[in-house]
Amino acid sequence: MLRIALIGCGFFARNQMFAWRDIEGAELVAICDQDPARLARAGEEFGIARRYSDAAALFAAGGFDIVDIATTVGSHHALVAQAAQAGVHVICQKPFARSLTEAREMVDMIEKTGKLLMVHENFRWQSAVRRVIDLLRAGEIGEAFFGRISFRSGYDVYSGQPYLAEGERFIIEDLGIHLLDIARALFGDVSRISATTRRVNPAIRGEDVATMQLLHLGGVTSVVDCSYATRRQDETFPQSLIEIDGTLGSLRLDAGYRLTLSRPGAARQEDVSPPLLEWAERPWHNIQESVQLIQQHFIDCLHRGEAPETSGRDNLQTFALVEAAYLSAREGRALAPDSL
Ligand code: NAD
Ligand code: 89V
Repeated sequence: MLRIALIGCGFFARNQMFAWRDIEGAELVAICDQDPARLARAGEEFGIARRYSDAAALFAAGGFDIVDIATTVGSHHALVAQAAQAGVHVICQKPFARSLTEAREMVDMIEKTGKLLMVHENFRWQSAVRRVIDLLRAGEIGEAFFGRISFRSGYDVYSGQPYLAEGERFIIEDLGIHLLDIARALFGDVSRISATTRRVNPAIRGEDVATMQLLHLGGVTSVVDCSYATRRQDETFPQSLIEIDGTLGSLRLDAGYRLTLSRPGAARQEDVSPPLLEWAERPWHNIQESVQLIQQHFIDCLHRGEAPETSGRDNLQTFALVEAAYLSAREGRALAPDSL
């Protein structure tokens, strides 16, 4: 049995706790939050007796194999450093770090211990997105030459996650990061990125609209666009819509989880709606399912002795795209993420 300790019992961690409850061979044995009310609430709901208000005390007590860090980004570096000291496997929420320098240090710290480090970058694990990845990788549309990953919504994300309205950076760091990771999962690493950003909602501090153009090493051009300022009749939150054109056909993941594979003279449609897990609720259920799938993936990787898809080292590439996108938007030029 793999024993898990979770740090950060906030808005999103509840999903992670439900997912651990349902994963065979894994057990959530301890939780930690500096907010006593949140700690008590999570402890009661999930029946966890070992509760800590201080991460140092949790690490000192030990008795777990994996630490699952579900705090916001400001604490990630310090907590990963403590995990390295304790010699445990690590899962850390996105955004992984406050800067690329910090992210590289975190990867190095854990690699030195020989333990696994995975960034909880779950969007590529959404079953609808996964189906697109699988069809593309199976060669169903030949060689891709264009892609678009699009997330445009007017959903009020600020009520559940007030910190999203407060940071200097918002949509690329919080949401664009997931879409950039999907673009990498589909088309590989990126040699050049350019971006524009804009703040439409005057009540928030950071940007709530971003449009990015990527040139992938394999030659695909992709557009990654996101907005939390899009008002329309049919709200699609939190669906990532995908278009891919290939030499033999095209793939479209449209609103309502409708997937179309088109080839000359033939089109095949699939309903790729995610299952509604027993603890999940609409419209978050596609994200909630992906939490269960990525955590299961981590456990599978541990058993197989393999690096997870979104290992810390892999995630440096996604993180570099975030940094490059902000710099590109600020300076009005295209950038090679490798140059950062
Ligand atoms: P939150 O503010 O609701 O919860 C964070 C919790 O961590 C709080 O209860 C806080 O008291 C606690 N905390 C902070 N620093 C701590 C420390 N050093 N020791 C102990 N406890 C500490 O935030 P949230 O909305 O749950 O987001 C948490 C993380 O999850 C963020 O990085 C966010 O980007 C990410 N997130 C990911 C997804 C996804 O789909 N992958 C979705 C939403 C949020
Ligand atoms: O997935 C996330 O990181 C969330 C949200 C979907 C609101 O952007 O913060």
